[in-house]
Amino acid sequence: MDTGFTIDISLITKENERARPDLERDYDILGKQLEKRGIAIDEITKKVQEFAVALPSWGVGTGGTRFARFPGEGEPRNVFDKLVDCATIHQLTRATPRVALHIPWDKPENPEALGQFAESLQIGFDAMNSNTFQDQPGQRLGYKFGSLTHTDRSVRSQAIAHNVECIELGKQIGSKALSVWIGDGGNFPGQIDFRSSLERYLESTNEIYAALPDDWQLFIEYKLYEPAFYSTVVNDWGTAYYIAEQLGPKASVLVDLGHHAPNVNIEMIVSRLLQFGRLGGFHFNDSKYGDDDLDAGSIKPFQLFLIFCELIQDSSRGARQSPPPSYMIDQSHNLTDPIESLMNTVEELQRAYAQALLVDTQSLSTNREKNDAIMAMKTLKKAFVTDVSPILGVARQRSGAAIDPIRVYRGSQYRKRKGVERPAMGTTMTGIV
Ligand SMILES: [Mn+2]
Repeated sequence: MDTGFTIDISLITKENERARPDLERDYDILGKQLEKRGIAIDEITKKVQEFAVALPSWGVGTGGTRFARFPGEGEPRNVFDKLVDCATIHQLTRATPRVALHIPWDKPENPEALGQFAESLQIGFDAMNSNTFQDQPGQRLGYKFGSLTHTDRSVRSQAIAHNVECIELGKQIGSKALSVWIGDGGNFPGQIDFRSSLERYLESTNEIYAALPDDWQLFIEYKLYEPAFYSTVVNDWGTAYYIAEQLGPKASVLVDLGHHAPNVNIEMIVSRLLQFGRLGGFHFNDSKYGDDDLDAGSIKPFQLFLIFCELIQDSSRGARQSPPPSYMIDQSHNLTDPIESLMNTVEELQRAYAQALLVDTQSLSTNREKNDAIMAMKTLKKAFVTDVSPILGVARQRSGAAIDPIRVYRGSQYRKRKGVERPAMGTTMTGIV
């Protein structure tokens, strides 16, 4: 399998040499400022270098809305093209070593060949994502009225078998997790029996759980509404937590930032799930009104920062009982070049993480004890308003990535080259979950 055009390492080196003098000066100044606050800048940089987040295979194609999709130039045509785009993002950021696949959109004819291709690109696989929210060509039974919670046992069986197939595929390519999100629910009062639909969900997921290898995790993803507009079976974190508790230790909750009502305190949900040992992972994105799937940090960077504050606080407690949360991106890019949006997203996640690492936890703790609300808030704000850009740039440079990924990407003409290599097909499947 041919990768086609790839960005030459010499372009990264050349651009980094150009950017280096300014970056080093800014880094020195910030280092001195942080030193006065008792923070060693290199320690923060090292942690940022260790930060990794999984890319969604479905995020490198151009997404659409309910109304239209405007295809982009050189879009990936299949799972191999998607991996090449993801590897390019990893080459320029050195922070995205794994890709989450979506079945059947990415279903490989030959899993072994796919695994080898990924290995040649030096990327691995993250969670498998099943799809029982739409019907596939040739599918025997339809999911119009539900999948894992359908009233008809034969539809449920078909949905269960699909999830087990995702596990089997994942085993062949080195995945260690299955993310399950269903669109099951109703649009009308009376349509769905709340209680029995959840009972059916538990019965179905128990069968999936039984097929899960010991070293795998099952992520239960909840969502408030859409496609169901009146009631959704797995609608909130409490329901997802209950499900995880019922299933067993390999099950945990996946928090997709866009799957809440506006203004919900997501950082508090994160804290609760961490406390209960059931935070499986994230689907990072951002939103203004609903499940907008906008780029993380583009609308509510302070919320993102507060989420990372909870994660850092939890990791400093030590003695973790459950595996650390998986970081994944789940976005749909319908206006921007998806590669640029994803690289920008990675940087915004690293930014929120770096800012959260700067929080003076001693001062925060003292202010909490004294009930000094204003100073507690200012302690957080002091970290949040610090411009950590030099840290992010130096972290990338030290990891062998591009100091300015988007600049190198644009300079490489990658998209234009792919436009020639990948003639438009008009049927690229992308989606939002
Ligand atoms: Mn999601």
